[in-house]
Amino acid sequence: MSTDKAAFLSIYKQIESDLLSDISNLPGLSSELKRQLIEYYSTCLPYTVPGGKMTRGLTVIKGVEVLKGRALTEEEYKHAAILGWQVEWLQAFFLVADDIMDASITRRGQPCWYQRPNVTQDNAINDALILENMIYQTLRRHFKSHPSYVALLELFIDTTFRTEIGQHIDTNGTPYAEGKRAALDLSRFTLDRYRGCVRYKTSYYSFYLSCALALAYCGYDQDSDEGKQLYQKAEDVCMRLGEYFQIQDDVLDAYAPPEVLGKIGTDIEDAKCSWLVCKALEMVNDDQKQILVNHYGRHDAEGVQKVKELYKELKLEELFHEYEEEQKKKCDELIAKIEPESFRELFTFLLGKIYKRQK
Ligand code: DMA
Ligand code: MG
Ligand code: MG
Ligand code: MG
Repeated sequence: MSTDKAAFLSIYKQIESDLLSDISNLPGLSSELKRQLIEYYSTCLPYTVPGGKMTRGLTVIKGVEVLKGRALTEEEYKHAAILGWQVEWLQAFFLVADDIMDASITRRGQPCWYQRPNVTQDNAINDALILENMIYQTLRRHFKSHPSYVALLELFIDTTFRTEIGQHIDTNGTPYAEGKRAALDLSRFTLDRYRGCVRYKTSYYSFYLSCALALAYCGYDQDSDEGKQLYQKAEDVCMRLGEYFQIQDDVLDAYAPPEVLGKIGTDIEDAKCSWLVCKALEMVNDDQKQILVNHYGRHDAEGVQKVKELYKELKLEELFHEYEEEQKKKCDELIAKIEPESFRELFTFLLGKIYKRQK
């Protein structure tokens, strides 16, 4: 039940329809203007929100189920699914913006939203902001009188801020832009920077948020002794899962076939502080380093190929496979220590979703 995607998607439909009604009910706009707005956003929402793996959203439902220790009532399921969709909305907001920031081409097997023929980059920036605002419209609609309302709001606000700090570190990894070549500074690509970046840009919103929302919805208070421990354990495991997930993301960026991954890698062109470049820099000799100096961070297919050949020479993919097995073991160990034992199932579910993922 909890991980049934069809049931989850039917809740998406209801949320979307309420949001479109909000637009239709805006005061002081002509019916022609409203028709245009509805036409635009009834394309934008299904294009940007529901097409992913939906793990973040389904995790909230799984979390509430694990914490309740029984099948959910209809109302609890609906609440958990609505919260799950708000994590997916947050993800849509970040991805629409992230694809502009990363100059990406495709996402989820289609052109990125800002690349669509009838969407300008200006539109897409504003759409990202609108997607974010919709979270708060929906939370108010369904949770205003729920005892967890303020805690839920604060989780979204705090997680958004953390992710944006992570995105700052990510895009400022090297103050590089095409035409400002002199600024490429390889010494910034350290694992220390990498860990800070990833914790903030990925782990909080992709893993911790869904678990914390389930805790908050079930009435666990961060300030109570019992609550504090549960949030802390969730955070410990989620930080490890998040780092492992982003390392996979970085490896897939360079190695996965775009038709499987749904997106075309841009990390080398964008001079990202990727796990691969950090590891490479730990291992290179002077000649190999020169390849990175000459070709990393350039929108030039031949140069990108040279960087990928260097990665091959350094056997980074093999190193990743070793890393993956190590992480799986460490995560299992961490999860095995979680009390109450029933709470473990949530993290086993998450680990099962990411171990050896191909997309
Ligand atoms: C993901 O970083 C972080 C956020 C906040 C979207 P990324 O740019 O590596 O993600 P992707 O590879 O999906 O573009
Ligand atoms: Mg990106
Ligand atoms: Mg990015
Ligand atoms: Mg990536």
